[in-house]
Amino acid sequence: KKYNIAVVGASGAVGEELFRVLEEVKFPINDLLPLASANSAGIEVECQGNTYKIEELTESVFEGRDIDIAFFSAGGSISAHYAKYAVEAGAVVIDNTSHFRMDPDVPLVVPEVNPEDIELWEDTGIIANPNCSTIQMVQLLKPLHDLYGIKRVDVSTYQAVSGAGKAGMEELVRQMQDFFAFKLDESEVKAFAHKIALNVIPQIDTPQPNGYTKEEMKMVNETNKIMHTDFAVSATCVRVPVLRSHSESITVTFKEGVDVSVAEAREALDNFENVKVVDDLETHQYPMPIISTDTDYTYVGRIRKDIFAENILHMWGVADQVRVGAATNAVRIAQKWIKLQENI
Ligand code: 11C
Repeated sequence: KKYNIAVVGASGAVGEELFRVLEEVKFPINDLLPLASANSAGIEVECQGNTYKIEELTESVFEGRDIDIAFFSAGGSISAHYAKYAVEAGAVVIDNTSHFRMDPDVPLVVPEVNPEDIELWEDTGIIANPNCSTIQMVQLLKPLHDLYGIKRVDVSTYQAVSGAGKAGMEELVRQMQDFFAFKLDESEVKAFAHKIALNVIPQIDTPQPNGYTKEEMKMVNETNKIMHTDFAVSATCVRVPVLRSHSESITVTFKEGVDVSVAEAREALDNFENVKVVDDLETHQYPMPIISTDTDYTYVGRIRKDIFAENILHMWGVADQVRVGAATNAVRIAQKWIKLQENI
Protein backbone atom coordinates (compact mmCIF):
# COMPACT_ATOMS: atom_id res chain seq x y z
CA LYS A 1 0.00 0.00 0.00
CA LYS A 2 1.09 3.56 -0.67
CA TYR A 3 0.22 6.49 1.56
CA ASN A 4 -0.89 10.09 1.13
CA ILE A 5 1.42 12.35 3.07
CA ALA A 6 1.11 16.00 4.17
CA VAL A 7 4.08 18.00 5.43
CA VAL A 8 3.22 21.13 7.40
CA GLY A 9 6.24 23.45 7.55
CA ALA A 10 7.40 22.29 4.12
CA SER A 11 9.74 25.25 3.60
CA GLY A 12 11.45 24.97 7.01
CA ALA A 13 14.72 23.22 7.84
CA VAL A 14 12.98 20.10 9.20
CA GLY A 15 10.38 20.08 6.41
CA GLU A 16 13.07 20.14 3.73
CA GLU A 17 14.98 17.37 5.50
CA LEU A 18 11.79 15.28 5.71
CA PHE A 19 11.57 15.20 1.90
CA ARG A 20 15.18 13.98 1.74
CA VAL A 21 14.63 11.28 4.38
CA LEU A 22 11.34 10.11 2.82
CA GLU A 23 13.18 9.76 -0.47
CA GLU A 24 16.18 7.94 1.02
CA VAL A 25 14.08 5.36 2.87
CA LYS A 26 11.89 4.89 -0.25
CA PHE A 27 8.83 5.74 1.83
CA PRO A 28 5.70 4.35 0.12
CA ILE A 29 4.23 7.69 -1.01
CA ASN A 30 1.13 7.85 -3.15
CA ASP A 31 0.64 11.62 -3.04
CA LEU A 32 2.43 14.41 -1.20
CA LEU A 33 0.87 17.65 0.02
CA PRO A 34 3.47 20.22 1.15
CA LEU A 35 1.94 22.96 3.29
CA ALA A 36 3.30 26.20 4.72
CA SER A 37 2.27 29.80 5.32
CA ALA A 38 0.94 31.91 2.44
CA ASN A 39 4.46 33.38 2.00
CA SER A 40 5.80 30.02 0.80
CA ALA A 41 2.75 28.94 -1.24
CA GLY A 42 3.71 28.12 -4.83
CA ILE A 43 7.33 27.17 -4.04
CA GLU A 44 8.17 23.81 -5.58
CA VAL A 45 9.58 20.91 -3.59
CA GLU A 46 10.93 17.64 -4.92
CA CYS A 47 10.60 14.17 -3.51
CA GLN A 48 11.19 10.77 -5.10
CA GLY A 49 11.55 12.35 -8.53
CA ASN A 50 8.25 14.23 -8.41
CA THR A 51 7.64 17.96 -8.02
CA TYR A 52 4.96 19.30 -5.72
CA LYS A 53 3.82 22.91 -5.12
CA ILE A 54 3.55 24.15 -1.55
CA GLU A 55 -0.03 25.07 -0.68
CA GLU A 56 -1.13 27.44 2.06
CA LEU A 57 -1.99 25.77 5.37
CA THR A 58 -5.64 26.48 6.14
CA GLU A 59 -8.27 24.87 8.35
CA SER A 60 -9.93 23.25 5.34
CA VAL A 61 -6.88 22.21 3.30
CA PHE A 62 -6.99 18.60 4.57
CA GLU A 63 -10.65 18.08 3.65
CA GLY A 64 -11.23 15.54 0.90
CA ARG A 65 -7.46 15.00 0.41
CA ASP A 66 -7.48 11.54 2.00
CA ILE A 67 -4.24 12.22 3.91
CA ASP A 68 -2.98 9.19 5.85
CA ILE A 69 0.00 10.77 7.61
CA ALA A 70 0.52 14.48 8.36
CA PHE A 71 3.95 15.58 9.60
CA PHE A 72 3.84 18.88 11.49
CA SER A 73 7.02 20.92 11.99
CA ALA A 74 5.96 24.54 11.78
CA GLY A 75 6.05 25.49 15.46
CA GLY A 76 3.92 24.75 18.52
CA SER A 77 1.22 27.35 17.89
CA ILE A 78 0.62 26.02 14.36
CA SER A 79 0.28 22.45 15.65
CA ALA A 80 -1.96 23.66 18.48
CA HIS A 81 -4.37 25.20 15.99
CA TYR A 82 -4.17 23.04 12.87
CA ALA A 83 -3.39 19.46 14.01
CA LYS A 84 -7.05 18.82 14.84
CA TYR A 85 -8.12 19.59 11.28
CA ALA A 86 -5.71 16.97 9.94
CA VAL A 87 -6.96 14.44 12.51
CA GLU A 88 -10.61 15.24 11.73
CA ALA A 89 -9.86 14.62 8.05
CA GLY A 90 -8.61 11.12 8.98
CA ALA A 91 -4.84 11.54 9.20
CA VAL A 92 -2.46 10.46 11.94
CA VAL A 93 -0.46 13.54 12.94
CA ILE A 94 3.24 13.07 13.71
CA ASP A 95 4.01 16.30 15.50
CA ASN A 96 7.55 17.57 15.76
CA THR A 97 6.75 20.47 18.09
CA SER A 98 6.64 20.55 21.88
CA HIS A 99 2.90 21.29 21.94
CA PHE A 100 1.44 17.82 22.60
CA ARG A 101 4.48 16.06 24.06
CA MET A 102 3.50 16.03 27.71
CA ASP A 103 -0.21 15.45 27.06
CA PRO A 104 -0.84 12.15 28.89
CA ASP A 105 -3.09 10.96 26.05
CA VAL A 106 -0.47 11.55 23.35
CA PRO A 107 2.33 9.00 22.90
CA LEU A 108 5.83 10.48 22.81
CA VAL A 109 7.96 8.16 20.74
CA VAL A 110 11.55 7.34 19.89
CA PRO A 111 11.07 4.19 17.81
CA GLU A 112 14.22 2.44 19.06
CA VAL A 113 13.18 3.03 22.68
CA ASN A 114 9.37 2.84 23.08
CA PRO A 115 7.87 1.69 19.75
CA GLU A 116 5.00 0.00 21.61
CA ASP A 117 3.62 3.42 22.60
CA ILE A 118 2.70 4.09 18.97
CA GLU A 119 -0.31 1.83 19.55
CA LEU A 120 -1.85 4.60 21.67
CA TRP A 121 -2.10 6.87 18.62
CA GLU A 122 -5.82 6.24 18.19
CA ASP A 123 -6.70 8.03 21.46
CA THR A 124 -6.01 11.44 19.91
CA GLY A 125 -4.79 10.76 16.36
CA ILE A 126 -1.49 12.38 17.34
CA ILE A 127 1.99 10.97 17.96
CA ALA A 128 4.53 13.42 19.35
CA ASN A 129 8.15 13.53 18.26
CA PRO A 130 10.41 14.44 21.20
CA ASN A 131 12.85 17.31 21.50
CA CYS A 132 16.06 16.73 19.57
CA SER A 133 18.37 16.73 22.59
CA THR A 134 16.08 14.22 24.33
CA ILE A 135 15.91 11.81 21.37
CA GLN A 136 19.65 11.28 21.07
CA MET A 137 20.07 10.97 24.84
CA VAL A 138 17.36 8.32 25.37
CA GLN A 139 18.82 6.24 22.54
CA LEU A 140 21.96 5.97 24.69
CA LEU A 141 20.21 5.64 28.04
CA LYS A 142 17.82 2.84 27.06
CA PRO A 143 20.39 0.03 26.56
CA LEU A 144 22.19 1.09 29.74
CA HIS A 145 18.96 1.23 31.74
CA ASP A 146 18.08 -2.27 30.54
CA LEU A 147 21.53 -3.43 31.62
CA TYR A 148 21.90 -1.85 35.05
CA GLY A 149 18.92 0.33 36.00
CA ILE A 150 19.45 4.09 36.01
CA LYS A 151 19.16 6.14 39.19
CA ARG A 152 20.19 9.57 37.91
CA VAL A 153 21.40 11.34 34.76
CA ASP A 154 23.40 14.57 34.58
CA VAL A 155 23.80 16.02 31.11
CA SER A 156 25.38 19.09 29.58
CA THR A 157 24.51 19.77 25.95
CA TYR A 158 26.41 21.55 23.19
CA GLN A 159 23.55 22.35 20.82
CA ALA A 160 23.83 23.38 17.20
CA VAL A 161 22.21 26.49 15.79
CA SER A 162 19.92 24.35 13.60
CA GLY A 163 17.77 23.95 16.71
CA ALA A 164 16.61 27.48 15.91
CA GLY A 165 15.79 26.46 12.32
CA LYS A 166 17.04 28.06 9.13
CA ALA A 167 17.19 31.45 10.85
CA GLY A 168 19.66 30.07 13.40
CA MET A 169 21.91 28.53 10.75
CA GLU A 170 21.82 31.65 8.59
CA GLU A 171 22.72 33.81 11.59
CA LEU A 172 25.84 31.77 12.41
CA VAL A 173 27.00 31.82 8.78
CA ARG A 174 26.37 35.58 8.47
CA GLN A 175 28.21 36.33 11.70
CA MET A 176 31.20 34.23 10.59
CA GLN A 177 31.27 36.11 7.28
CA ASP A 178 31.10 39.37 9.23
CA PHE A 179 33.99 38.20 11.43
CA PHE A 180 36.21 37.66 8.41
CA ALA A 181 35.16 41.09 7.09
CA PHE A 182 36.18 42.61 10.49
CA LYS A 183 32.51 43.51 11.11
CA LEU A 184 31.45 40.99 13.77
CA ASP A 185 30.88 43.83 16.29
CA GLU A 186 28.13 45.24 14.07
CA SER A 187 26.67 41.87 13.05
CA GLU A 188 22.93 41.49 13.53
CA VAL A 189 21.77 39.47 16.58
CA LYS A 190 18.27 38.11 16.01
CA ALA A 191 17.92 34.33 16.31
CA PHE A 192 19.65 34.15 19.71
CA ALA A 193 19.94 36.49 22.70
CA HIS A 194 23.65 37.06 21.97
CA LYS A 195 26.11 36.68 19.12
CA ILE A 196 26.68 32.98 18.52
CA ALA A 197 29.79 33.18 16.33
CA LEU A 198 32.90 32.58 18.52
CA ASN A 199 30.60 32.34 21.53
CA VAL A 200 28.80 29.80 23.74
CA ILE A 201 25.37 30.68 25.20
CA PRO A 202 24.21 28.81 28.34
CA GLN A 203 20.51 29.39 27.71
CA ILE A 204 18.16 27.61 25.30
CA ASP A 205 14.50 28.57 25.41
CA THR A 206 12.70 30.46 28.16
CA PRO A 207 13.51 30.63 31.88
CA GLN A 208 11.43 28.48 34.24
CA PRO A 209 10.57 29.36 37.86
CA ASN A 210 12.98 26.67 39.16
CA GLY A 211 16.04 28.32 37.57
CA TYR A 212 16.24 25.86 34.67
CA THR A 213 15.28 26.63 31.08
CA LYS A 214 12.37 25.16 29.15
CA GLU A 215 14.83 23.15 27.00
CA GLU A 216 16.40 21.68 30.15
CA MET A 217 13.03 20.73 31.61
CA LYS A 218 12.09 19.08 28.29
CA MET A 219 15.07 16.77 28.78
CA VAL A 220 13.89 15.93 32.31
CA ASN A 221 10.21 15.36 31.58
CA GLU A 222 10.36 13.88 28.08
CA THR A 223 13.09 11.39 29.03
CA ASN A 224 11.00 9.85 31.81
CA LYS A 225 7.83 9.83 29.70
CA ILE A 226 9.56 8.02 26.82
CA MET A 227 11.38 5.53 29.04
CA HIS A 228 8.48 5.03 31.48
CA THR A 229 10.85 5.81 34.35
CA ASP A 230 11.06 8.35 37.13
CA PHE A 231 14.79 8.73 37.66
CA ALA A 232 16.42 12.07 38.41
CA VAL A 233 17.69 14.10 35.45
CA SER A 234 19.55 17.39 35.56
CA ALA A 235 20.37 19.19 32.30
CA THR A 236 22.39 22.25 31.36
CA CYS A 237 21.61 23.17 27.76
CA VAL A 238 24.10 25.30 25.88
CA ARG A 239 24.09 26.74 22.36
CA VAL A 240 27.40 26.45 20.52
CA PRO A 241 28.53 27.71 17.11
CA VAL A 242 28.02 24.39 15.33
CA LEU A 243 25.72 24.15 12.32
CA ARG A 244 23.57 21.06 12.83
CA SER A 245 24.66 18.36 15.28
CA HIS A 246 24.04 18.40 19.00
CA SER A 247 26.69 16.98 21.36
CA GLU A 248 26.02 15.86 24.92
CA SER A 249 28.24 15.03 27.87
CA ILE A 250 26.22 12.49 29.83
CA THR A 251 26.92 11.15 33.33
CA VAL A 252 24.79 8.17 34.29
CA THR A 253 24.50 7.04 37.91
CA PHE A 254 23.15 3.51 38.21
CA LYS A 255 21.33 1.96 41.13
CA GLU A 256 23.24 1.31 44.37
CA GLY A 257 25.37 -1.80 44.23
CA VAL A 258 25.92 -1.75 40.45
CA ASP A 259 29.54 -2.20 39.42
CA VAL A 260 29.68 -0.85 35.89
CA SER A 261 31.71 -2.69 33.28
CA VAL A 262 32.80 -0.36 30.48
CA ALA A 263 33.14 -3.30 28.09
CA GLU A 264 29.60 -4.47 28.87
CA ALA A 265 28.18 -0.96 28.52
CA ARG A 266 30.02 -0.44 25.24
CA GLU A 267 28.68 -3.71 23.86
CA ALA A 268 25.11 -2.86 24.88
CA LEU A 269 25.40 0.55 23.21
CA ASP A 270 27.00 -0.89 20.08
CA ASN A 271 24.23 -3.46 19.72
CA PHE A 272 21.48 -0.86 20.07
CA GLU A 273 19.61 0.04 16.88
CA ASN A 274 20.96 3.14 15.10
CA VAL A 275 23.72 3.73 17.68
CA LYS A 276 27.40 3.60 16.70
CA VAL A 277 30.25 3.47 19.17
CA VAL A 278 33.28 5.54 18.13
CA ASP A 279 35.66 5.36 21.04
CA ASP A 280 39.44 5.27 20.81
CA LEU A 281 41.34 8.15 22.36
CA GLU A 282 44.73 6.80 21.20
CA THR A 283 43.73 7.24 17.56
CA HIS A 284 41.63 10.35 18.27
CA GLN A 285 38.38 8.55 17.45
CA TYR A 286 35.31 9.94 19.17
CA PRO A 287 31.94 11.35 18.07
CA MET A 288 31.99 14.87 16.69
CA PRO A 289 29.50 16.94 14.70
CA ILE A 290 31.66 16.52 11.58
CA ILE A 291 31.07 12.74 11.81
CA SER A 292 27.35 12.74 12.65
CA THR A 293 26.13 15.53 10.39
CA ASP A 294 23.99 14.28 7.49
CA THR A 295 23.76 10.80 9.00
CA ASP A 296 20.96 8.93 10.76
CA TYR A 297 23.09 7.51 13.57
CA THR A 298 23.58 8.54 17.17
CA TYR A 299 27.27 8.28 17.93
CA VAL A 300 28.71 7.59 21.37
CA GLY A 301 32.25 7.57 22.69
CA ARG A 302 34.48 8.64 25.59
CA ILE A 303 32.77 5.82 27.52
CA ARG A 304 34.48 5.59 30.88
CA LYS A 305 33.86 4.61 34.44
CA ASP A 306 33.87 7.23 37.15
CA ILE A 307 37.14 7.44 39.06
CA PHE A 308 35.41 7.56 42.45
CA ALA A 309 32.19 5.54 42.19
CA GLU A 310 31.61 2.01 40.82
CA ASN A 311 28.05 2.81 39.70
CA ILE A 312 28.77 5.89 37.55
CA LEU A 313 29.52 5.97 33.81
CA HIS A 314 30.43 8.97 31.66
CA MET A 315 29.94 9.21 27.90
CA TRP A 316 29.77 11.65 25.01
CA GLY A 317 26.95 11.45 22.44
CA VAL A 318 26.53 13.30 19.15
CA ALA A 319 23.74 13.24 16.53
CA ASP A 320 22.45 15.31 13.62
CA GLN A 321 19.77 17.56 15.11
CA VAL A 322 17.75 17.99 11.91
CA ARG A 323 17.76 14.27 11.08
CA VAL A 324 18.01 12.07 14.20
CA GLY A 325 16.59 14.88 16.34
CA ALA A 326 13.64 15.63 14.06
CA ALA A 327 13.01 14.43 10.48
CA THR A 328 14.45 10.92 10.70
CA ASN A 329 12.75 10.18 14.03
CA ALA A 330 9.44 11.35 12.56
CA VAL A 331 9.85 9.13 9.51
CA ARG A 332 10.84 6.17 11.69
CA ILE A 333 7.64 6.72 13.70
CA ALA A 334 5.65 6.75 10.45
CA GLN A 335 7.32 3.52 9.30
CA LYS A 336 6.41 1.79 12.59
CA TRP A 337 2.87 3.20 12.41
CA ILE A 338 2.51 1.70 8.93
CA LYS A 339 3.70 -1.69 10.21
CA LEU A 340 1.07 -1.48 12.93
CA GLN A 341 -1.66 -0.68 10.39
CA GLU A 342 -0.55 -3.49 8.15
CA ASN A 343 -0.14 -5.85 11.13
CA ILE A 344 3.47 -6.70 10.33
C1 11C B 1 16.98 23.68 20.10
N1 11C B 1 15.94 21.69 20.97
O1 11C B 1 18.02 23.07 19.89
C2 11C B 1 15.68 22.97 20.36
C3 11C B 1 14.94 22.87 19.06
O2 11C B 1 11.09 21.42 21.31
O3 11C B 1 11.25 20.76 19.28
C4 11C B 1 13.72 22.00 19.10
C5 11C B 1 12.63 22.54 19.96
C6 11C B 1 11.58 21.50 20.20
O4 11C B 1 16.89 24.90 20.09
